[in-house]
Amino acid sequence: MWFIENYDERASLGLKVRKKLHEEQSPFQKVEVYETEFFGNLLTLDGLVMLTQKDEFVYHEMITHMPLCTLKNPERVLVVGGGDGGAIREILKHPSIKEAVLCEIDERVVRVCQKYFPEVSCKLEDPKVKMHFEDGFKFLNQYENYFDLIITDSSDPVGPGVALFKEDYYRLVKKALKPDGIMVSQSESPWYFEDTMNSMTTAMSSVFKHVETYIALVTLYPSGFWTITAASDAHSLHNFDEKRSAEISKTCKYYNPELHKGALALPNFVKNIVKNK
Ligand code: SPD
Repeated sequence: MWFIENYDERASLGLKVRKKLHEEQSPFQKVEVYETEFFGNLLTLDGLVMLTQKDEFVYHEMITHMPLCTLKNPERVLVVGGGDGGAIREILKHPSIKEAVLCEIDERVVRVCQKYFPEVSCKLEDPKVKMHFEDGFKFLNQYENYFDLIITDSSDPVGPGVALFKEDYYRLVKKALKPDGIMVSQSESPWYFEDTMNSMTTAMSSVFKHVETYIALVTLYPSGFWTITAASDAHSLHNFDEKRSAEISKTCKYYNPELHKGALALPNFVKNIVKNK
């Protein structure tokens, strides 16, 4: 039995699976879990790969530690999406964190991950974590000048996720951030989502002073060449705390200070997409 994710009419990913462990239609999307031969359990939403037990660490370490090691003293972090809890697990490795808020629209994603991905969702019940099951847009509206970091750990820009890739959303994020805060958002693959990457970085640039795209090699996302984009009025990810980064990297399987620098080096064709020269 094979799980197939079709990228478009010309390319797809195939993973050999032992069995399907879970399938349900939540109020928002189809949530499925497979046991694969090589990558451990696999979570898909509406048929698209979100994470596997074997490779999730790459994405979760990169979407959190790059901005957290850049901020001077991060205390309050919001994750929009990210119901699997992987980003929250990484955020709580930083001793300065006082509050980690998760705003996930679909409670079923959290509950399914708690059952099938316990090593990913393991910190969701930590006293520093507050979970809200609601729309990220509505949730953000209540905040002003509050978070040090806002992470958009969304699914792809189809269906309900589309709004999280637009300028209106980035303006709300900016309002909820402290003036020297940072936002990061998963920003898709330059091979398959060139237009999305271009439009979202253009929109971010009209809201924030610094916009920086970096690379995370997530094996099972389309092409394996994945990007994350950070935006801030006060910080560049190039100016990070190497000592803290080295300390955190002792707990990581991917992230380290050398990689922090290297991830910001973009191939020319990607520079042209994000105009990040
Ligand atoms: N093409 C898949 C992009 C998904 C990015 N978010 C995944 C959630 C992992 N926490």
